[in-house]
Amino acid sequence: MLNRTQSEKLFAEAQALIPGGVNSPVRAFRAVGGQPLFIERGEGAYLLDVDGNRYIDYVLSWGPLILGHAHPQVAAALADALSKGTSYGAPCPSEVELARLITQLMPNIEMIRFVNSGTEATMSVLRLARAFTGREKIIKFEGNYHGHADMLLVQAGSGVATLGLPDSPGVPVGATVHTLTAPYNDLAAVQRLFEQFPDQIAAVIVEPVSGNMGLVRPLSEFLPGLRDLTTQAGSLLVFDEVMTGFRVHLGGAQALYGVKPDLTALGKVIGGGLPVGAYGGRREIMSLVAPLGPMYQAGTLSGNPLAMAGGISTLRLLSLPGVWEQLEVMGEKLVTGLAERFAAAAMPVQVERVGTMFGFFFSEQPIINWATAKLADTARFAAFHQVMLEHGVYLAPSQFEAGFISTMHGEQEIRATLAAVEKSLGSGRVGN
Ligand code: KE4
Repeated sequence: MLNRTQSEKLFAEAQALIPGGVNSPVRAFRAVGGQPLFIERGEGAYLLDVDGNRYIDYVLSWGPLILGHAHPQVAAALADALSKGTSYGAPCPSEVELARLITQLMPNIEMIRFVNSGTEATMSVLRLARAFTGREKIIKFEGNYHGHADMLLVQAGSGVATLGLPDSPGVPVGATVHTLTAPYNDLAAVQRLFEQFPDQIAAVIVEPVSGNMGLVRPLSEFLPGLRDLTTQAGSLLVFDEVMTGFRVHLGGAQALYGVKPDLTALGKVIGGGLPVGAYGGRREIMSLVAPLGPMYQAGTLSGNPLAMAGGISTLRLLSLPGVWEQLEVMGEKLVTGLAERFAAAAMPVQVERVGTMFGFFFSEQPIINWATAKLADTARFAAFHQVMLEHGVYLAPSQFEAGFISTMHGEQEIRATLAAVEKSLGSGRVGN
């Protein structure tokens, strides 16, 4: 068993001061049992908790740390920026540099605005879509999570799904009356909504690869179909690439699948572990954003040089020759090994990988949407999570989250992870 003395002491103190003892619900381990571990430091592919336990980390701050924890060159870039201050409340060169890097890697983004979280990015990009089209309704998908803006807390994934919450109290009916939902991967349902609300739908927002109901791929015709339906209807297609951006492909899902959204929301990797979000897309649409146009959006710390340094150093290193190919190689080794060991244990599991994101469901059937995802054996997932933790592997504490690898997950880490899987499945504690 793990020594968790200091974590338990800190958790008791935290709960007296912070709701649930955490600053984001899914961290509370409520879906997998036990208590959250308090982390002392991160090192490459590893987390070290306050009791001295060491884990191979597949959460990586829920996606941002694609270069692993405390990468020396990212740390050096941050230290250099820090020596000049943290925020100027005025334009600075690094905002232009990060904007240039992102628009080069994602050429569908002709202009970009930085904000401070993925929630701000999706909230702002939908305000922009409504301003551009003059329409009010939006379509989102069951099990997709786009942050916690009122209008998007409708059949959301991630922590909302994890905690089995009905849509959140405190969200006024007026905020969600224009939010329509459809099952993920169901083009016919989207078609019916366009027929039911002609000329009223401003945008369809989608996770082009779902990471917030577990990892769920788009079926081959889904994204191209959404592109066609939105174009025909005069609506905008918005890719929420907060999680998939620079994670499923160096150019995001829009490069991987060759589908061109009108607007894109970003976050996570573009901050390299610092708080950053962004939205961007066609110049014609972005020209509506204040002060160039009338659509208002603002932020005290938007584009601050420290956060920009995190993103610039991360994307530069990620773009170096051979880096992405190596991530694909290690990612494939991991999921192939996972599938082999689940099969050897005669355990029905659906294993998926897209780029540096992976997921697995304890389920007999393929997972294509929220209706199938929610039938997965979450009790077995919880048991597996706990035993893997005891064997030094830190997985996302929810069946309805994705896993992530970094450039620091090498042969040794993959081998150790697969050995932990074998021990866990052989422990008799994972319902087998
Ligand atoms: P943030 O506001 O948490 O930076 O981003 C919101 C968001 C928007 N869009 C997508 C596709 C996202 O995955 C997220 C946030 N992802 C979750 C993990 N599933 C963040 C983890 C958490 O809530 O603690």
